[in-house]
Amino acid sequence: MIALITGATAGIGKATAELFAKNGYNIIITGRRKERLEEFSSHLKASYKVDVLTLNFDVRKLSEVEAAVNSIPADWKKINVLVNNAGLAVGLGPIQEGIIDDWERMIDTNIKGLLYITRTLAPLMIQNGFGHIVNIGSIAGKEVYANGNVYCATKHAVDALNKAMRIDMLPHGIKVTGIHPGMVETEFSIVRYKGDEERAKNVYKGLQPLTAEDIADTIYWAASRPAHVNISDVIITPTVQANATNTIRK
Ligand code: NDP
Ligand code: 8X3
Repeated sequence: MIALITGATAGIGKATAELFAKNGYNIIITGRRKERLEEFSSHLKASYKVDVLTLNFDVRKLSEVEAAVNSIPADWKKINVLVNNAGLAVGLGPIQEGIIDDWERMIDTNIKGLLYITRTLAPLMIQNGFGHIVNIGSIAGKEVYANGNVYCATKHAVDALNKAMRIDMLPHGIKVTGIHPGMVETEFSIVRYKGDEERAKNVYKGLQPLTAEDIADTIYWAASRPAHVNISDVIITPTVQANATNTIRK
């Protein structure tokens, strides 16, 4: 069995690759940080005796996505599970003060990157006659919150694409699942606040957030249901979070 996980150099993607490897999958890991990919690949091979392929590219660049997918050796092309995870939030502020470059980074990564990956890999799955696409959305794709405007819009787009893919993949027997996490403590907030680790830490102050491993568990659970079962959509939050705006803090 083979799983390809985008954005596996940190957070949810990394924990997901680890869990699939632990369960005997051979793993294709992707990301822009080459050194992290190589270190993680050595760790997975040594810990779980699985094969690992690293693909170092930026999901925003169609030519890089195509070159990476074209470089996948034939015996790695039987991909069972694709986890469309690479994504980010950049900045948090009112629309009228929006930084265009931040908007473009989010739109290009979360929507266009996910589309480029899907466009290049879905035909392979169709050709193989099997596959499962897991799209990582967010609670921000189900609701909007103050100052979240463009990030929320990108994740609403992921939610729409998840539903649309399920229809398009139906005749081909390919499963499509959306996983929509609430607060997960990863590098997400450090990226959102452009390296301000103090501000990032405050996001989770006084509450117990989800861990990347919690989301990995959910992804693996969805991917390991029997052949006739498809998990369409999962919203997962910490117990202290009711929705995008209501949380209890100590
Ligand atoms: P992290 O910042 O910890 O990890 C993000 C991953 O995405 C990294 O491996 C990064 O790799 C990769 N990535 C980002 N941009 C690109 C790019 N242009 N090309 C290739 N890879 C890229 O964040 P999370 O693990 O938390 O986020 C994973 C997903 O989960 C995202 O889609 C996020 O929106 C979503 N999510 C996160 C939540 C949270 O609270 N943490 C909640 C809901 C959803 P590299 O930098 O090496 O390229
Ligand atoms: C990440 C969760 O609430 O910061 O998608 O948007 S949130």
